[in-house]
Amino acid sequence: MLFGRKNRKPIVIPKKEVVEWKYSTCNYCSTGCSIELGLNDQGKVVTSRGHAGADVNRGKLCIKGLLEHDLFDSAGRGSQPLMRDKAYESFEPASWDQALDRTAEKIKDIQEKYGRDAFAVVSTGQLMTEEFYTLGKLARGCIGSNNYDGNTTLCMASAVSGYKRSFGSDGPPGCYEDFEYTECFMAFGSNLPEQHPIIYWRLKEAREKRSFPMIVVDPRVTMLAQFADIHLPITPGTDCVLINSMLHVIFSEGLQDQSYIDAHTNGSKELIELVMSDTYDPKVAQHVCGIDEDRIRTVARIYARAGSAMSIWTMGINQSTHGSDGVANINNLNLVTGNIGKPGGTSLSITGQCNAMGTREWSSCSGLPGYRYLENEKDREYIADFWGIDPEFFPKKRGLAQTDIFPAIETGEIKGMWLIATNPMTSMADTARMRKIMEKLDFLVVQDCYEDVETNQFSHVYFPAAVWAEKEGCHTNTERRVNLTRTALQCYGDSKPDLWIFNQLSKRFDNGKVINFPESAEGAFEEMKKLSVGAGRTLDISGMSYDKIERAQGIQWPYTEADAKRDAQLSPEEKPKGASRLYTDGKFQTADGKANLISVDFINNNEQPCQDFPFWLNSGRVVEHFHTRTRTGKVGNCNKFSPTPYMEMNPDAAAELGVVHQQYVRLASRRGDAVVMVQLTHRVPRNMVFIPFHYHDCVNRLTLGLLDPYSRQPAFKQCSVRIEPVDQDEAAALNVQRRAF
Ligand SMILES: Nc1nc2c(c(=O)[nH]1)N[C@H]1C(S)=C(S)[C@@H](COP(=O)(O)OP(=O)(O)OC[C@H]3O[C@@H](n4cnc5c(=O)[nH]c(N)nc54)[C@H](O)[C@@H]3O)O[C@H]1N2
Ligand SMILES: Nc1nc2c(c(=O)[nH]1)N[C@H]1C(S)=C(S)[C@@H](COP(=O)(O)OP(=O)(O)OC[C@H]3O[C@@H](n4cnc5c(=O)[nH]c(N)nc54)[C@H](O)[C@@H]3O)O[C@H]1N2
Ligand code: SF4
Ligand SMILES: [Mo]
Repeated sequence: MLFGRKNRKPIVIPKKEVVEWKYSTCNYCSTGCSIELGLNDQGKVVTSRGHAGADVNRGKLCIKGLLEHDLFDSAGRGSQPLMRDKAYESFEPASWDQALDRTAEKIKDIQEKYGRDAFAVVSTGQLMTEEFYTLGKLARGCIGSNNYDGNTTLCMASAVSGYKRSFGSDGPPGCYEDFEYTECFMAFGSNLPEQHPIIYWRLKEAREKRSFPMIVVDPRVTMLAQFADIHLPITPGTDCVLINSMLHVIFSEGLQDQSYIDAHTNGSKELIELVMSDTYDPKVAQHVCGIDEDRIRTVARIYARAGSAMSIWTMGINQSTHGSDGVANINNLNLVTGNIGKPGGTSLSITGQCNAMGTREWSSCSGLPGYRYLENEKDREYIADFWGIDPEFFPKKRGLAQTDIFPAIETGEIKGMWLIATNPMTSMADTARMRKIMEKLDFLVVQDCYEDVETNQFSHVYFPAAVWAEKEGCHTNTERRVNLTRTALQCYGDSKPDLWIFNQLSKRFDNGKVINFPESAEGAFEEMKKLSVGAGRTLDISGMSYDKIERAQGIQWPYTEADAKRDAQLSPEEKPKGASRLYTDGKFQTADGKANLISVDFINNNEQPCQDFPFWLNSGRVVEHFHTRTRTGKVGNCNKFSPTPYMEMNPDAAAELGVVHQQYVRLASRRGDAVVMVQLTHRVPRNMVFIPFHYHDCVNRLTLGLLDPYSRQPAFKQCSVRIEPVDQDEAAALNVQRRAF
């Protein structure tokens, strides 16, 4: 193909020579785009394209998905297991048997000496669902540690907790199709165009067809805020105050949906009592949440009067000391206005990692598979019986959350840990504290596709894992859609699919000889289907199969055997279809079937800007990078857009301090310091700086990460810092070092 002027250095795009396309689902964010990977005649994946028939993305991909095929042989991939006696010593290559034997031996040693819970397992939202289910069997059924959780505590824990408190169960009730019906769209702490570009594209398309108001609550003028009709630049951490004040207006003006409240909710009396108090009168509340009285009233009226209204939220709500309360309060707003389970009326948590949902559903991290609870005797007995083990092997209560596991290492309760697909040395708050915690472990296993991942500096055993399309399995996206990845190519070097690693390790434990561990992902999926059936269970996948999922480019759960029977009549062009929405009949997963309205009072417990540390430190993401850059940092066409750790700073604040554009500065908090380059922008207010969290030894050296009392999720978005000058040459040299991959 030729572009440019003829005869004058035309740009030539080489032909990819694709001979086969393999079906897959993007492994970055939770949008759940269907991807086709193009293979050449050598079996090498040379390109990716969006699947034109997929409901989710309809042929589109964002920059990360378009370049995802560059991952397979990118720098730093682990090609063989590694072992060493002490962290920092040099690693020695090992065989899989040696590395697995050493790991099983060490786990047993630690458990014999200090008890079963002294060995922790911390996983992720980025494996296949079948791998999550298998890891759950291994961790809960064979290793038997109750200190088993995932990085999803940094991400979705508040949404899970809020959904459970309001509706009696986890599971986002809405879907992307709701954009087509809604008459009012409100987003809390979510920057769709950068973090979920294809969901944003669906929203934009809906707004192009039919106009409806868009309200964005975010202290930053994000890309989504720029497109909004109304932007509410909220004071950090005070969303609960804004929502209570909106509820104050709704009840004062009789705008609530009384018949929905009466028929489908409990707790309205207490809620009304709280929100009608003077504290939440917009006249008073405006001084706490920073949104003026008139705006609060306007927004409350628009929302409540709309025929259908929907709210979405992401990390601006979840990553807060009021994360779970914030979610419950968004649910309150939607219940009070009758906006649950109807087209365009919903409370939709936009999830984060590609398979954050899969881990919630099947990993057993917070309980037992298929949204079952350790606290429920029947659930324990059912799963023990299904796996063929003694129910007494299970604890009767959930153990520590991921964010409590690290402090338990600090205090010496936990001696060993296995990290699977997570990089806490970059992603956890307070890096200096994390370093000490890692150093204290007697035994650490790191299982990652990349051996140069920072946390691996502290490990004793390294398991090289395959990346997503080197294996097979499912992801569940934000709208409960289960989608498939087919194996596109062989594993890199001697790396192995996570499923294989879990299966091999299970053979080294007594219960592993009793419990069945299917060798294939599809075998595990068939087992999960059996566990998903049951009267009144929302998470029912029993009607699905790999072939059907691929044919439909993803199916939303619940999708029952009865649905499958119905769809057996479809012509080959028609797609099997699951449930678009939950709770359409107003029946919730609580004892009496009614949703709970939860009164959420506000206590201001964040670290606030003060004389010594005068700026709010906010952190988040940019479109071209994913998380700790283990992947996008290696993809040149992603990394080139922002290879350098930087912060957004308001030009007026910069002028006051004599700071100029692209200068390096040192930031200091009560925990530590970090050097970044300054990008002047009016995106942030005068008293705030924003740093993308993708860089190692950067923003999380500064963060505090106070925990939410219900979800144990850290408040990554709120703490305070000061800005200091730094030697420009030294800073530049440091940056070159940090950039080098
Ligand atoms: N490109 C890219 N996309 C991704 C990811 C990635 O790393 N890169 N990660 C994925 C994952 S795991 C996740 S969890 C999602 C995260 O997706 P988002 O939550 O959309 O992304 P963030 O940038 O972390 O935070 C969103 C916004 O919260 C705002 N915020 C901060 N404090 C407050 C507050 O007190 N109230 C309100 N209302 N807002 C506040 C911030 O200013 C920020 O703009 O993105 C997913 N998609
Ligand atoms: N300051 C601040 N900190 C934050 C946030 C923030 O907004 N601000 N956001 C938080 C959020 S929402 C999240 S989700 C976390 C993310 O934090 P992490 O999960 O620690 O970050 P990732 O870089 O995604 O780490 C995942 C690792 O898994 C590896 N991996 C990918 N696929 C596979 C696989 O198939 N198998 C195996 N074994 N490994 C694989 C990757 O190479 C990578 O090293 O960060 C949190 N930290
Ligand atoms: S929007 Fe998310 S799922 Fe879709 S291509 Fe981009 S990163 Fe992948
Ligand atoms: Mo996340």
